[in-house]
Amino acid sequence: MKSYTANSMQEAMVQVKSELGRDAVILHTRRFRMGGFLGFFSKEKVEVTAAVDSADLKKVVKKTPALLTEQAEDARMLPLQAELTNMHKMLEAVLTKLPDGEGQASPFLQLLLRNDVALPIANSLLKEISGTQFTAKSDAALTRHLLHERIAHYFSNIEGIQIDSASCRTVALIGPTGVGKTTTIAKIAADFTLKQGSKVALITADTYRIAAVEQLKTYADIIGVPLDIVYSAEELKQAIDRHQDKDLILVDTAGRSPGNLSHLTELQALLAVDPAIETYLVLSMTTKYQDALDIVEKFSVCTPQKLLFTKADESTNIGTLFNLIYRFPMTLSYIATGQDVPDDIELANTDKLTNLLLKE
Ligand SMILES: Nc1nc2c(ncn2[C@@H]2O[C@H](COP(=O)(O)OP(=O)(O)OP(=O)(O)O)[C@@H](O)[C@H]2O)c(=O)[nH]1
Ligand SMILES: [Mg+2]
Repeated sequence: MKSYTANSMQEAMVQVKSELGRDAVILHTRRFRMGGFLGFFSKEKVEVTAAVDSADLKKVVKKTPALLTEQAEDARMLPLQAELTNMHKMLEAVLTKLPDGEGQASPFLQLLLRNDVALPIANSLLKEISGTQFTAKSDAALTRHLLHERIAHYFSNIEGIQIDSASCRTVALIGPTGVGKTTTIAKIAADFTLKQGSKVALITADTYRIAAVEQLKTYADIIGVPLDIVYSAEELKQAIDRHQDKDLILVDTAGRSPGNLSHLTELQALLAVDPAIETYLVLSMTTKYQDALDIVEKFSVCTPQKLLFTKADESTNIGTLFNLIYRFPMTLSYIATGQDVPDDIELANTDKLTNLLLKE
């Protein structure tokens, strides 16, 4: 057994190798500071204690796996070894979080993660199907079937705008800026007017930008429906009362940032003027899950009843949508699939959404 002191691990290893040969076993390494004055200007040194391999030593080494043996022969391997140990720990951490029956479930975990389902939600979903029917021996087809059923269950709460001949339905779209509220209002107005022959009126409370009013006015003129512009909650109430002869009143609102509490409180006060207003929170499919969570939480002061997703054409990953529905079991309504008015909108469909979430 012999100790070597050098300026670097690499240097020490060269000494060990040249004196004791390639079969030397590293028993101990340490770094220490040497020389200097009152603790200043000292140099870092490395001390390596090694021994020539013997039957006895091998036993000792076997009992102490922390000691690096062969890999340590080359100092360049040390960082790599540390990295590997790290990766091993991370992998272990992930594996321990896997639900029962991971033999079949892990490829599905990968699939869900690839489709943007958050890890805790994917795990929890797989746990839900790890009950009586699901075992590690079950085949992939059965797992997929059970998973499909489970996801479909979460995507089953779907309802569009319901109108009836006896009363007037009022729907307001709220949400962050630029998600497509105004465009979606035009699509819905066109659908109810032109396809279903319903009587529709539009109201915009978005007087924040001049262009916003002009945008909706253009659509209103093309579709042939009236548009009222309101500057206050009282004016909104009056406009709603005036249009009670219609089947549907669609209210457009200014896009608001979830970070601006006073704007959200203003929006809340505006919609509180008539409890009959049904509020839809509009979100873009391109929004990251964490941001979408923040939006849902902050806009909850306006108590939206339904979610409406836009820009499905720009992101086919519906993980965010699923994560939200899983966390907040809200009713889904429409999915907007492009910029074209009136065609690019459809009622959310359980099967379509489920298949998208399980797409390879
Ligand atoms: N690709 C795509 N673009 C969309 C969709 N819906 C709306 N847009 C586009 O998104 C942009 C913003 O749409 P708007 O309808 O003005 O959005 P908004 O939410 O009313 O915006 P603010 O009133 O400013 O908050 C426009 O360029 C639309 O054409 C959609 O489903 N897919
Ligand atoms: Mg708008």
